[in-house]
Amino acid sequence: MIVVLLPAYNEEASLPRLMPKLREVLDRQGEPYRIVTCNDGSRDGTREVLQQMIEQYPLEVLTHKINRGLGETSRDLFERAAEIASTGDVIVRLDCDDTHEPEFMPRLISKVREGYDVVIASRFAPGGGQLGVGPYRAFISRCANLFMKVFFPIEGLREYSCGFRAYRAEAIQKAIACYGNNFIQLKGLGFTCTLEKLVKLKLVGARFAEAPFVLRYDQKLSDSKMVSSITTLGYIVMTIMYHWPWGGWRTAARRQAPARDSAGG
Ligand SMILES: Nc1nc2c(ncn2[C@@H]2O[C@H](COP(=O)(O)OP(=O)(O)OP(=O)(O)O)[C@@H](O)[C@H]2O)c(=O)[nH]1
Ligand SMILES: [Mg+2]
Repeated sequence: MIVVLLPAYNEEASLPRLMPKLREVLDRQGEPYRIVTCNDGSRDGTREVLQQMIEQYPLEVLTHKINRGLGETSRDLFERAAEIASTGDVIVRLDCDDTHEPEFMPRLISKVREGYDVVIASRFAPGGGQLGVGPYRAFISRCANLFMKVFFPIEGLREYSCGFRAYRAEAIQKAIACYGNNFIQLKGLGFTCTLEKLVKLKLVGARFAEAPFVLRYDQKLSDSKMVSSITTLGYIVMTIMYHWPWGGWRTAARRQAPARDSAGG
């Protein structure tokens, strides 16, 4: 089965564009699928749009009455996915602002089936790119990704900040079992959770790959919800928590690894 996760905040205009494309790709894939979305206290018509879609799609809607941010929304979506998925299933998470085209999903899914635990849709892989991104934003995004590459090196990865990814369900289940509520710990720090997920998965031994993807920023209708100052602060906090020599995430994971490995046989 494929479980598709959609965080949604004020996406009334984009959802009706995205969902038919998503269905077409998933139907072609020929596997059972479920879509789980979290309406995170949207103030537009997202709730009504999703309500209508429940009739037309295999869709489950989680609801936050108030806006809790992407960290808490991701936590709830991934915990739900871990609950309903079996170990051989694939979880795909994409934005629902219509900048992540579902046509890139089959490649991500097939790479998971080849043996990777996390496959990232990458603008920086050969054949990837972005349309409609202004030079300033492109520059900032490049710098942020370089920063992440330096402080959180993961072999084979150039794209750290794109949330469009496929995960082996088993890897998510393992990370949640290991970290519990701290799988996504930096909840109030904007989009830091997107990087945190990668880092936590790396610490539990996940294997990573990228597949080329073209970001369609030219199709974006909704306002951006990214608050760059909070997210930058989040990256700094996370760098300290990861590298802290006395019980930081990396040191703690090294200490736990032998115990975990022997428990796993
Ligand atoms: N649930 C929830 N979803 C959010 C929140 N902020 C953003 N999202 C969703 O998370 C996804 C990513 O948000 P975007 O605003 O597209 O962020 P981005 O792609 O990093 O940057 P931009 O495209 O420039 O905005 C979208 O599907 C949003 O609807 C939030 O506070 N809560
Ligand atoms: Mg987006």
